[in-house]
Amino acid sequence: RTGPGWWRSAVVYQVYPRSFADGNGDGVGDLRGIRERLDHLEWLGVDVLWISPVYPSPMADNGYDVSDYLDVDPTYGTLAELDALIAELHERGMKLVMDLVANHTSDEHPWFVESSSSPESPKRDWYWWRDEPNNWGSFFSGPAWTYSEGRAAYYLHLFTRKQPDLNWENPEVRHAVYDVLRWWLDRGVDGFRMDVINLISKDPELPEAPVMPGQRYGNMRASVLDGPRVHEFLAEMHREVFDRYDDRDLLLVGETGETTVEEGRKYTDPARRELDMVLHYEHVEIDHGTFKWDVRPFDLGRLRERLAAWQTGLADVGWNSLYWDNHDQPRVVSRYGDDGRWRTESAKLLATVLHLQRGTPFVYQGDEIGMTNYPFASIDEFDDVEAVNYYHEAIALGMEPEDVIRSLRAMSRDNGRTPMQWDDSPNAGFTTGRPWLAVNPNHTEVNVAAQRDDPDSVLSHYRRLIRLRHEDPAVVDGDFTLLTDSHPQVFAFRRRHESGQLVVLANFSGAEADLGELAGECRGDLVIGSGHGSVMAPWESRVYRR
Ligand code: TEU
Repeated sequence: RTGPGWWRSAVVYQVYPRSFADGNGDGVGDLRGIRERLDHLEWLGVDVLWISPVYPSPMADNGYDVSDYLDVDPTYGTLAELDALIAELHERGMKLVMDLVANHTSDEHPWFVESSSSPESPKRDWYWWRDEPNNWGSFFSGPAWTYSEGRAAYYLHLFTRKQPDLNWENPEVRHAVYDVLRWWLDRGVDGFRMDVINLISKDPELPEAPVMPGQRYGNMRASVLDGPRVHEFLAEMHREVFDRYDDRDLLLVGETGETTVEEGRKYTDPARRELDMVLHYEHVEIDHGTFKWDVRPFDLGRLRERLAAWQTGLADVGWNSLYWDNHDQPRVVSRYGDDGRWRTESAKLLATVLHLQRGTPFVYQGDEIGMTNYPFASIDEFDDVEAVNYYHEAIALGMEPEDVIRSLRAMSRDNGRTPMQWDDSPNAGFTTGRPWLAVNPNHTEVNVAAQRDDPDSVLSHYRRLIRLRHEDPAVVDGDFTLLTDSHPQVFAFRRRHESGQLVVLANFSGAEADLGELAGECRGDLVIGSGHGSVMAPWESRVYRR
């Protein structure tokens, strides 16, 4: 896969290094572990590996708090091992995408240490300092401001207090980030997934924010999401960095939480030279109420409507990324599928619906075997700072512990972070030591080894879908039409292309579904699935080609 737009026919696989494979037995995944598992990725057929941060970090947010952008944390290995990973991937025809976390640094990064040392520091304007904080709350509970003794002032942190926000208004900051990007590109990496990149431009007034009912702090979103200069900054980054690497097939992906289709078009319009694609959140917030922990039932109509909006919104300009899971999401089979009786069927259905849309699919480790949420029962079992902070804040606001645990069990990011399930041995083949986060007890049944040679497994299904994208131009370039916006159980769409068309039918329910008027679509070769006729079995999915 080479040349302009090569990523249109590619599939990306995300590794969360802490939880993928432990090569040295200390209970934490590492680069050696990843290198030992490359056969799995090659067999699956993925083209690109994106690894979550492996840079030196105090790990206040599992590496999304970087204290040195140009090295590897000893927990994960060495720079030499990263070089080896790049070389080994390239030998296999795969690419490596690194995580760029540049909205904020760690408070232990030398830039912040310097900036916070005194009001006269040459880096005094590298972060957002104020004598008095405004009323903003952080994304991870509590205030978005923390007092620094050295500076005798408050600094802004949209995430934890150990993640101060860089001040992108300052050109020195932007150029320091561009230097980091060039350094990695010169080392051979093939692109970046840019963490919360739509937060880099804030309204410089930092105005007071509205406080929602039952909340203590102001909701700062309107002042920070897709801010006034974000497109200007990304275009500048492109000019200063990526334009100089035009002979390389790079992949530039922005994580843009809570962004809109309209903004998504701007970020990914090739003429604007900002990014290739963005990871938006609309389809993973279907079961959120007023906020993430206010868990609502799954709603097929909403999911269908939002996915179709992105498909049609980016049809003539830009490009979609397609994902269900990542290290910030609970497992999709437990959320939008059925992780009990119909686990295998619903995992396959979700994969089919994702991979057959127009865009570049991102497979998160464990998706390919249908991993599920973890049966969390008490607060001590959670590791994630977001979950732990929310628990304490909610209890302080008077909520019942059982209710809070119920929300965490459904939505905590730890659900997506339990170790990868390679086999049925005691630690699922993840580590020979004590795993940093508990292995899901269902690893005895749900694991790679058990599915590898089974043609009906979730794993074989993923492999088939990836191959289909590589072989069938309609999967890559066909246009998208929703075939029903009202069927209570069925998600159906068509991909039309000069080479023919694909029709996808998916029964999002544990009951049989009568296709009704859609039955006429059951024509052609069944390329994915095995059913037939006008009634679909529970959680059945089919793809016809004609
Ligand atoms: O995630 C962003 C994140 O946590 C969102 O929930 C955030 O609230 C949203 O972007 C606002 O709309 C990324 C990483 O994937 C995550 O692991 C990190 O914890 C976080 O950024 C901070 O770096």
